[in-house]
Amino acid sequence: MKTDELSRNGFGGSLPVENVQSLATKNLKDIPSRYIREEVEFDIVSIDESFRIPVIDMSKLGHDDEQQKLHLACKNWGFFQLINHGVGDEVIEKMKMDIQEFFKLPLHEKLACAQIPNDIEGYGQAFVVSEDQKLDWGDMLFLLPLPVPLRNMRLWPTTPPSFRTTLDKYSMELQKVTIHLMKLVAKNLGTDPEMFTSFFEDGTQGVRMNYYPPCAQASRVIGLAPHSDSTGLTLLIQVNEVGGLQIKKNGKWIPVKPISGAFIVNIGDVIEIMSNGEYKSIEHRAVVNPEKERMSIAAFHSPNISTKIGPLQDLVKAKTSEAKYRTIPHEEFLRLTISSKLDGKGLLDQMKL
Ligand SMILES: O=C(O)CCC(=O)C(=O)O
Repeated sequence: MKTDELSRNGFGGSLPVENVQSLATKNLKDIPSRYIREEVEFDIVSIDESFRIPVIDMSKLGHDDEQQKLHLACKNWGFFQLINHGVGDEVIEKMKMDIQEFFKLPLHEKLACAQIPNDIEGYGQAFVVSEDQKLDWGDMLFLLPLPVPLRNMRLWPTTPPSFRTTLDKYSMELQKVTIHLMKLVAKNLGTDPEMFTSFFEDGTQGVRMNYYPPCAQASRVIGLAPHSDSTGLTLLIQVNEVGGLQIKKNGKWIPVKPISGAFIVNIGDVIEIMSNGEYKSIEHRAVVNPEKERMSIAAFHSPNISTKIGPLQDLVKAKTSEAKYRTIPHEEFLRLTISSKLDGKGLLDQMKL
């Protein structure tokens, strides 16, 4: 793929909505009704402490046992925590510090990086596609660090001054971890590791930095609506000590307790589709704390734009089964993603045959 042939414009964007961080500082007695989601109060949240997502030790992934653990984590959970991944603590800590500094800036300074119409990058909200859609209690800064030639530097903060270098390092380190994991995922699936990783080597990486202000009516709003990730593989960290990520398993929401220094990794829709459903991309959401702000950083890794999104033919043949999903050009898949509101696994349903 020649990256200069690519343009990110035209894939669509999000409708502009009020900044939630500044709305939260008004200490309103009543939260505007567009944020109230009555159903959240009735959702079942597991309080079973023993329900933990699997932990995978990357330094042991050369061994059959750990490799099998990875396979089962991808197949049965779609989520795991990755320890001993080789990314230095200092790289992660600096990323956390710089994004906290950015979110602390006055609104007018953050707006220097505001989203522009018909584009998904920048500071704002994502997936707002209609004027009467319910809204999430959170803001985000979304940037696309990879491929490098397509970076839109105008939207990369210059305050704090180290932000750009920090994100650049973070992005490169996470890309390395992703490529390593992809090789192992391919091996476990039974497809050619070189071919599988080649889709992602010059792929797209998006980094979404989420800010969820506290909310006096936290049990009636949602920070990030239930969704599965439309990309290949996501590596997530929680920035401060405030929990909020929940994954859906057997109809219940299970809170995820991050292990310090670990990445929370999840399978996205693209890998579910490529694996013809063997691996699952799991619905997850972020809830809000009544007293404390919460921040997280999700790094999404997708194949390059010339890759067709569909089940891998060798896997379909090897299992003598039929393709369970459509095959469409990546560009079409992206347009579908960006124009849909976050809606559980709705996007995957549109791809199912
Ligand atoms: O804030 C979180 O923990 C979840 C973030 C997330 O799911 C996302 O950005 O897609």
